[in-house]
Amino acid sequence: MTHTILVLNGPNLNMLGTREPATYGYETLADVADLCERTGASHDLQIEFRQTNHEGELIDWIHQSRGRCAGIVINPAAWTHTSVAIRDALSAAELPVIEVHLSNVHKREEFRHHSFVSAVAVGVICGMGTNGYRLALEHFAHLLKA
Ligand code: CA2
Repeated sequence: MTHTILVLNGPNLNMLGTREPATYGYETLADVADLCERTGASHDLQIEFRQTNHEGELIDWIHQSRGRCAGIVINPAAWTHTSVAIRDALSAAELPVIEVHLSNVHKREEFRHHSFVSAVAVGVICGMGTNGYRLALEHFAHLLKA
């Protein structure tokens, strides 16, 4: 049976690869989508890859995943540090969640050290660039096999 994993990306990640390469690297969001597709294909996972700059849209996608997807990989971007609403939506979805950040948020400004999402995630990956998405999907493949 093929499981579906929803890969969600928050605000400004559509700019990836165009600015701030020292922090976020040179790969674009299309490159990340391609990496997720390839990783999913090699583990028999169907990937739904999305990005939005609108918090309500992200919350709607999380709600719609309930009972339909096997897990969520999410880079909530700046909403990581601000959004109780996204955390509540993730709780309500009742799916395993892996939180991913390209940069090591703990090496950066103090306001990036707190995440509202981490407490409802099975795990958090940060500082490993786009490879973090691959690792998150591989972990889901491992969990779903067990
Ligand atoms: O390290 C990450 O993945 C972050 O989630 C990225 C967020 C930031 O607010 C978090 O603290 C850590 C920012 C995403 C914005 O991405 C850009 C990429 C290129 C150019 C401008 C923004």
